[in-house]
Amino acid sequence: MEKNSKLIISSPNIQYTDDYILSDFEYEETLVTKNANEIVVKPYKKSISIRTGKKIGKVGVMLVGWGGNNGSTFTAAVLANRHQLSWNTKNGVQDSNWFGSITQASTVRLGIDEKGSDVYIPMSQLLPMVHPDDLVIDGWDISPLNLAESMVRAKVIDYDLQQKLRKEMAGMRPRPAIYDPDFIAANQADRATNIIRGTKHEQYLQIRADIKSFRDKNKLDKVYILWTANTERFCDVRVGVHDTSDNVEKALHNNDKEISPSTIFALAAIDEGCCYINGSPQNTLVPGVVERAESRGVFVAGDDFKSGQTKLKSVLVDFLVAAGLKPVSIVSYNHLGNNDGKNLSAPKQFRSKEISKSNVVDDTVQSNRILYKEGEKPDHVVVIKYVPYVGDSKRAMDEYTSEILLHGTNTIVVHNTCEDSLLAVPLILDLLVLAELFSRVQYKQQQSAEWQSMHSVLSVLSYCLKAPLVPQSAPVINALYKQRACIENIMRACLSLAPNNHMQLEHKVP
Ligand code: NAI
Ligand code: DG6
Repeated sequence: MEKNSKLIISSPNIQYTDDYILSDFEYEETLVTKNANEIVVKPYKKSISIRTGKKIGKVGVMLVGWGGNNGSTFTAAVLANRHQLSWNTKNGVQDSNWFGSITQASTVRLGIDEKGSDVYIPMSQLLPMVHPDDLVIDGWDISPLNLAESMVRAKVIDYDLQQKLRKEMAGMRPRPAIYDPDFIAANQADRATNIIRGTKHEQYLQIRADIKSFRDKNKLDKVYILWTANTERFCDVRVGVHDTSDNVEKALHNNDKEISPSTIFALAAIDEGCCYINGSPQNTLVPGVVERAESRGVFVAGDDFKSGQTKLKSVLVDFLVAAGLKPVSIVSYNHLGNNDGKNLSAPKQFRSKEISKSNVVDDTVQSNRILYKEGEKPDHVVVIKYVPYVGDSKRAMDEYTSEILLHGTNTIVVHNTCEDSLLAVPLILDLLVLAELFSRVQYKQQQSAEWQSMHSVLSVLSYCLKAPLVPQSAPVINALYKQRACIENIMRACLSLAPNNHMQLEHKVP
């Protein structure tokens, strides 16, 4: 299908108005109840009306950690694509692209043609989505370097492309940020000279003022705040401090030492009505912050971009368990030499990352009671080492050992080398594009009811995140293809299309 063909859904269940795409959707599920002797299975259907707002408006993004490898590379990628830049490398002339982004570089199966063959279209063509070229970018960093200097420091972008971007990026300077040496590694102290002084409450007010001024100056309809700053240690979650929205607010006023910089950013974002996305592993989104987001109808998502090693793990373990093989030992070693690696070389910051990288097989393991007894898990070890020489080019080595037939063993070893930021940046874009899209999706279950937005905790973004935050009591899904199917099928529901079932009965029962 041509890239820019107009998509027309020909169905009695869809209506297009100037403002909305209205879909009447039949949601089908199967209720399973178990007792001592029986499993009772009852299919059911729910009629849901879904409407997707067509007006996107002007969208701004503020990156916390703008001057870091991800922040500067994201900015470079947006500008390179916006200006359709080409640049010379030792391999010849290269053009800009968005490879690695599911919204910009992946296709979805729409249906079949007259011959029964699958028809695919770019995901970005399914529903109205913000175009990356249109994003207005700003942000904060504790390091004062402008974005051109940050790009040079990151050593990610090819030299010739740096030259083409330098002038524009030199005019971009991160706003001063919140530095609390108790939360990031001591080895970050020397770059922390661009900082907001004062109490935590004063810092919060400054962040709110920054968001307001960015929004007003650029006449933005929506601003998204995304944390891609250094990994913090976990805050020590305490009753009376982090448990409710009121208590978090009180703790902020009391300058409580367990209110982290990232939590201050999240509170400021929520109070400005801006969606907050946590791209690092720390527990920024404590229960009180989530409660605040819910009560104000603001979206939050987290935690920790799922870019390389963990993404592959959430595919490989799913494959092994679904094949009836039993992963018993998963050992993930990696070394990297960028500033992220330097920060993670400190034990408390490493611990945050170790937690987010470790839980990623839990749902898959729990899904198979033939292979695993209640509570049984594979041995799972995560190691990260800082090796400055390799820079952003992370090396990840994984060993998966599974028990196979009659207690034989199968060991798979994977070695992956790639620039970490070039994997993370397309995820940053997808998180923004999808968060913006799903903020325009509303539903109602009865004709007479009011339209409601999706849950404040945007778990539909789980595909991009290592340790997905989900609404209270909702299951966490880590398996990558389930996460992707969720995105695709919710988009299809917005168009009154049934989920893709891959049965292809046309070819099986002619
Ligand atoms: P980086 O160290 O190059 O960039 C982080 C930036 O944050 C630095 O410029 C630093 O000065 C700044 N910073 C630190 N504390 C700050 C604060 N309180 N407020 C504002 N700025 C602050 O790291 P990189 O590679 O860009 O990664 C960023 C984050 O994303 C890290 O937490 C990393 O663990 C996480 N991440 C990265 C992935 C990747 O593939 N690159 C994947 C998953 C997560
Ligand atoms: C080394 O593990 C540094 C980390 O920041 C990771 O590079 C990052 O979290 C990406 O991890 P993964 O497992 O998705 O490749």
